Amino acid sequence: MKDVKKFLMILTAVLLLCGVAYAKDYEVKKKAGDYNVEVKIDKNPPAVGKNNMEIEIEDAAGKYVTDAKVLVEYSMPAMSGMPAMNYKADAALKGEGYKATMDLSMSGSWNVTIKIIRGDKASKVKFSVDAQ
Ligand SMILES: [Cu+2]
Repeated sequence: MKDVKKFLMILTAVLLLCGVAYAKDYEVKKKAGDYNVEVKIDKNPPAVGKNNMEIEIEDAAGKYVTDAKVLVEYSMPAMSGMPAMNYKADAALKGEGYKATMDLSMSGSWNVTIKIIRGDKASKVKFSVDAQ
């Protein structure tokens, strides 16, 4: 009987840990020129409304880039009864990464472009998210 209780306790702990793992941020990892870019979105899957993003940029040597101007552009092409929607958000440096908020006004597929401007060089990362 004691063993059953113990087993159930362990099982519960494992399930809780799995739950935490599934509730992880939505992550995108991509290269932009020499940069390795990691984007984390606090809603997984991304959702209608405010989605907080954290963007980490590493240079070819693996050092965090903290002197870039970072912009987030997100758009949805026109669909029946809806003109194309284009939005822009500035990302602000906080610690080693940049933070921005994407306010998605409707569900469906959004194209996201992260622009990294450093000196006279601009690099881009593109991906799309399916807002729920
Ligand atoms: Cu739409």
